[in-house]
Amino acid sequence: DDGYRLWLKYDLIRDAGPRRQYQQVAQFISVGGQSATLKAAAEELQTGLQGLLGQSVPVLSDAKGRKGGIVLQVDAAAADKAGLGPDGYRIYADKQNLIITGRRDVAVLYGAFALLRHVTTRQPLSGLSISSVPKIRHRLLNHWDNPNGTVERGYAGSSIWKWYELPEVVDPRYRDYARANASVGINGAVLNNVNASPRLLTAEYLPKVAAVAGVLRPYGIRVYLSVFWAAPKVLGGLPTADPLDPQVQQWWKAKTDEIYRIIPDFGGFLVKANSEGEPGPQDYGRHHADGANMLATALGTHDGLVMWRAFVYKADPKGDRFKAASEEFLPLDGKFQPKVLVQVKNGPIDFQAREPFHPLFGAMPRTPLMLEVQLTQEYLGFATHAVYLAPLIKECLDSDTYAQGKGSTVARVVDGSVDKHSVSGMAGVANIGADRNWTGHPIGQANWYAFGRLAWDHALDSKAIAAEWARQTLTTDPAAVQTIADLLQQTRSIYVRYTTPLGLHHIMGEGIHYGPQPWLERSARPDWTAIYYHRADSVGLGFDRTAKGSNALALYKPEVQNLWGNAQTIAPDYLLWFHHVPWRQRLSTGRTLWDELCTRYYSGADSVRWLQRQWAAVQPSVDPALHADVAARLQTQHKEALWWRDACVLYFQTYARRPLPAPLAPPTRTLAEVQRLVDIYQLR
Ligand code: BDP
Repeated sequence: DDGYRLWLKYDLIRDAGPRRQYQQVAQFISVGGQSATLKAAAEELQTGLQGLLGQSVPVLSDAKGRKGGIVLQVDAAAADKAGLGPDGYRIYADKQNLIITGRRDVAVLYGAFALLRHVTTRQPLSGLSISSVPKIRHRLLNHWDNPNGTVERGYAGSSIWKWYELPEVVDPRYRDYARANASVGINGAVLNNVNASPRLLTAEYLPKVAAVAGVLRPYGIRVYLSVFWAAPKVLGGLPTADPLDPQVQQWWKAKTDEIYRIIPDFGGFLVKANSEGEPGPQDYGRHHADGANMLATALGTHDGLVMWRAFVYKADPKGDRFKAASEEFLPLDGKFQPKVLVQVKNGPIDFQAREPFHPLFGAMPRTPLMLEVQLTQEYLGFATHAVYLAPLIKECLDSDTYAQGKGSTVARVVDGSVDKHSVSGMAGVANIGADRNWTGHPIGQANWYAFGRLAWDHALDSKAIAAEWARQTLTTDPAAVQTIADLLQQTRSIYVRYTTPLGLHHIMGEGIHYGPQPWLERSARPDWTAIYYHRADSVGLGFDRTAKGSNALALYKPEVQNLWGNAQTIAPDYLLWFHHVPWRQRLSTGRTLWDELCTRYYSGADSVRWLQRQWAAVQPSVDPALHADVAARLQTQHKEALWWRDACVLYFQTYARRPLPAPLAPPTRTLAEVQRLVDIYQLR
């Protein structure tokens, strides 16, 4: 198994009993309509059911009194009555057929995939009656893909978008990409990197974008583009990109109209501006809302969005990067036009293995905020470490902002229910590349899958999603599925323990963001070093963000401040995010800070052994090539967990000046020896 088919395998159900039951209700598919989307739904069901059931399943245009089949039909009136919205579907039994219905064709497509999921996870179909409505309207992947085929922070090969071949050559892979996304409800794709090349906006490239859009369209996926703010200068030859300049406004208006002429369902723009060296409206003394609103005006009556990123932080040696986005964006609440969503990363720093939720959530009631999470594992061991991300995403979604009292979770801020927004969105930075198995690490597929499922329904349980994915992707053996789901569920907390326990953050290798480098003291900017964040000294460790320190904690509601403001009562997982704690201080765990830190680094690294044992146990139930691939990656992971452990324990020991607590055996290498390793990774 080379992993190409992802979770859409449709292999024959070997057990004749259940197979026969499914066969009886899947004797034909009838489809009431001709659209490309309904055709795609019927085709997927046909391919899926024929594979699973080993019988031919004809597609008919009319059920004509026949029984024992699946009927696909759009029924707007019934969908509206049932409150299904534009994308929700309903599946139910009627006159001995199974009906899949929704308001639009794409809702029926989602229902078709849901039915297949029912079969691939061996749930009974008789008497089936389910309906499902997505909680989030815009469920997007953000590709950080460059026109030259490289992928920023991509670890699964080059870009799947072959710009040089398009539009004439259309890789069949685009369709499989679309199928996979639609199967989990993803309905948008930003095709290019937020550090955007202006090239995608040229008259030469737009037809290429249109060709991709044409393949994704039947699957309900709209394409979006990241834009380079200074495009009017670079492409239009204007002297400025000032959003208040009429010529600039006119340039964007004309460009937008040009895009919609060839891509009528274009989704809109994603913008990284005045962030990490990218140009933006502030270059002209304007603010983010001026920029976003100018693009919203350019969109005019076209049905499109502006997603304006809040990932901004200026080099300020005295400031706290934690507060940067809030300082720039809080004053702009209420100033954005209705087509604008502000896109906020899950945490205030940068996709670290664990972050407190971003303080903007719940703090901008008059602005719809999109949640951005990173599926590509930039800070989580690339494609060599197994880290299942649903627990990380859920931890953010389930955090209570207390914005409108208890229960104002990030999930409810993002889905619009807290502040009554009708538009909502979630974006996952894609981990997809041209590797045969799409994600490099076979387990990375689970992150793509889980993102889609959670964007559809943030109330889903992360372990249940893991089991569902494993069941469809790796093995049909129930015991092995359970073992794999258990294992996946633990991976993220294990990774945190051997890399950044107790709320440490941003101590990874400079630039590449791989491996440990807590000793990094100098970089192009102070907030790109490690010492800026961990603040180790002879007294203790951690960033004081209470009123005695940077006071970033004051960005949260009082209830959250109470939760995190006291070093004695804060959950240890968040401790060093908010407090500078003496090495000898006793924690709620009963150990001193130093002892607890060492214990976590050691148990984290040991736990990778546990992952290896669990994975070994499922060997008889998993495809041999795939099993061997993951087993080999786990070996690397263990080696590198020891690297992290030794580097961090030895480095922090130079401040703590204490021995390791019994029974932990000190590392067998010196700090200098471990320090060399990251240098090797960074050699040009
Ligand atoms: C950082 C990445 C950088 C991205 C940036 C972003 O290192 O490559 O461009 O995030 O999100 O974490 O804009």
